[in-house]
Amino acid sequence: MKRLLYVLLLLPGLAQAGGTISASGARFRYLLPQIPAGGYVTLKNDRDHKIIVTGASSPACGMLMLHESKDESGMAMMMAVKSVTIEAHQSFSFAPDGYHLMCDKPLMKIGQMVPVTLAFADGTSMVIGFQVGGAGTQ
Ligand SMILES: [Cu+2]
Repeated sequence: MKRLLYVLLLLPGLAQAGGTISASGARFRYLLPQIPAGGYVTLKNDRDHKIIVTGASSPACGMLMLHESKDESGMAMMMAVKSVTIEAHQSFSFAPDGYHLMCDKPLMKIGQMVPVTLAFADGTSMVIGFQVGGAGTQ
């Protein structure tokens, strides 16, 4: 029953909250259960004010974090960030080389669609269906 509910909630790579935030290209790059999976998605904020993403969660992840990749004098570094701000009428991409979602202890299979809930600073949240891909996922 719970599974059916997920299916009804999830449109492939598309979701809306309040009619004014949309998501596209939502995907995980999954390798193995013991390797964190990167989560990527483009969010479009059509509201007249900025939105602040303050967290993420998913039943398909032991823990899901907001991360930023940085190149510090030739060394690839990753660190957790507390929030990500998307200005009014702007798009923002979580992508392999910058801000991304980091799914620790992934519980997913290639080909699945798994739900991710993004939490916003105003107390609202949004559920997005993420397509699970393999090593070739960009
Ligand atoms: Cu990371």
